[in-house]
Amino acid sequence: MEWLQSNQEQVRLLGYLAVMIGLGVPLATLVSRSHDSATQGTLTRFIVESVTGFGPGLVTLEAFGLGGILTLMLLLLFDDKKWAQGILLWIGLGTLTVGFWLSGFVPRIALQLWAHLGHVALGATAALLLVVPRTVWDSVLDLRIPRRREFRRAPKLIYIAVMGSVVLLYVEYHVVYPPVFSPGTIGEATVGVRLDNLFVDSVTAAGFIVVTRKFMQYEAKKTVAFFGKRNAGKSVLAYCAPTDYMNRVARYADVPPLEISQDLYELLGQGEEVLIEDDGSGPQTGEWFIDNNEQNDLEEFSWTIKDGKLFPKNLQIDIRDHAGENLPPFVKALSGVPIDELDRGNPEVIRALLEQVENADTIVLLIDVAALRDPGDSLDAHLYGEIISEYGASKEIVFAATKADLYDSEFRNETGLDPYNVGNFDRFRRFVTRKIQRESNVIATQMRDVGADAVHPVYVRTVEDENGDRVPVVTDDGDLQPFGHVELQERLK
Ligand SMILES: Nc1nc2c(ncn2[C@@H]2O[C@H](COP(=O)(O)OP(=O)(O)OP(=O)(O)O)[C@@H](O)[C@H]2O)c(=O)[nH]1
Ligand SMILES: [Mg+2]
Repeated sequence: MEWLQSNQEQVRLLGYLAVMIGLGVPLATLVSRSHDSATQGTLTRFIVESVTGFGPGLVTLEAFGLGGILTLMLLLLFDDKKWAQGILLWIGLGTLTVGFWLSGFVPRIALQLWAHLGHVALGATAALLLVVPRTVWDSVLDLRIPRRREFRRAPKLIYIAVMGSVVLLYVEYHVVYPPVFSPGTIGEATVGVRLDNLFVDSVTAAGFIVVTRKFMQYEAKKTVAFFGKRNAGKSVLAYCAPTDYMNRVARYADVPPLEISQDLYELLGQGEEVLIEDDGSGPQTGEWFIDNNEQNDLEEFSWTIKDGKLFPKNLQIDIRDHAGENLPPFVKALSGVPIDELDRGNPEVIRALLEQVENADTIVLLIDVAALRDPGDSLDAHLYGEIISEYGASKEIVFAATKADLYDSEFRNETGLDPYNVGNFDRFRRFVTRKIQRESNVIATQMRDVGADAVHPVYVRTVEDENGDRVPVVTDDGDLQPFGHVELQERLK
């Protein structure tokens, strides 16, 4: 299972490859069988002639389509997110050709290709104009490589073309209908189904359509519900996750500009205003600039990250930041207490959180290391029991430790390593996991229940000030220094 999860993309690649190769030959026979029926017949010709105004014939349109689709497939090879699909489609075309050759079938367009080269070129030009965005043209003229190449319309058009042709070919062969579309040959008006090859053809047609449809998608969405008690560090986490991602990933990798929700913009703006003013001499420290949420607050934070290497998508992460005091009443509501009978919490917020957790793909449960280490404070981890018993089986549950920087000196003393060095992150994660499991039996049991093997530390670099309080150490630009947030997001994908 573990192996499957970490090699999911490779497995998908093999699956697609199998479909492309496996369906090439049956698709070729479907094409060759329907091909003639489409010529004499009726439905395809009727459609072609009506859309082209009874002018150019079927072969002209085929030439145009061939030029168009080959160009689209070529462009796909240069698309940052779709090149793998592009290669698979070319392999599909290769097996289709082999299939034609095996069955001795020569499509009519191949016989008349020379005569129609002009139409092929026309199709290619149309595809280029439709698909390549202006920004790319500009950068081609500049001889610069654009930062991000997405020919978003190409997979869409390929899908439409593949689906349209496969459906038409399938119908031509398997649906028997009176030749009413063909002038002068009105025969008996029977409609029927042609049964030979029906099963193979249905599987082939459906398989091809489904796989090309999968190829279209650029976007995906992950809803994440996260819970932690008051002061647990939810809002700081919501601030740091996108900033850490921007600094460590987006800056170097070819990823789309983050699409950030309005609420998140405002939160990120707060960070800039407060921290940039900090002139900082010595270890530059800043202040915690995020206030506790008001009980009625419900902030919609969403941003995009890039998910996957072979079949990358723009993944939108979507969370709702809320005040921690809504956690106990939320848990009550989850256990079946009607919302209007709750004595605490904001009903609107609780309703929204119930909806959010129901839609969530992943639930993140926050463990506040400050509360864990303070004998006078409680972790309230028992509240997570209800969430786990409700969703532990159906959703992915991830444990994260906020304020893990409080373990920094212990980690340094025990291992001699610096927890603020990204290279030591795995060691630090194991250290924090072990610490927390030892300190809280409740958490250790809950982790076992959901099969979680780690608590993910999320923290910012801090030092103790003269009063013994932890204050964030900031960069020269005056920004917080987040750790573990990219790794947590990797886990959320
Ligand atoms: N040492 C340390 N302290 C942190 C960290 N993150 C948050 N804190 C402290 O915890 C306080 C509360 O953080 P928030 O993110 O506002 O907590 P919250 O869960 O949003 O709280 P509510 O909005 O009231 O539910 C901050 O003001 C900091 O003092 C961290 O990574 N390290
Ligand atoms: Mg908050």
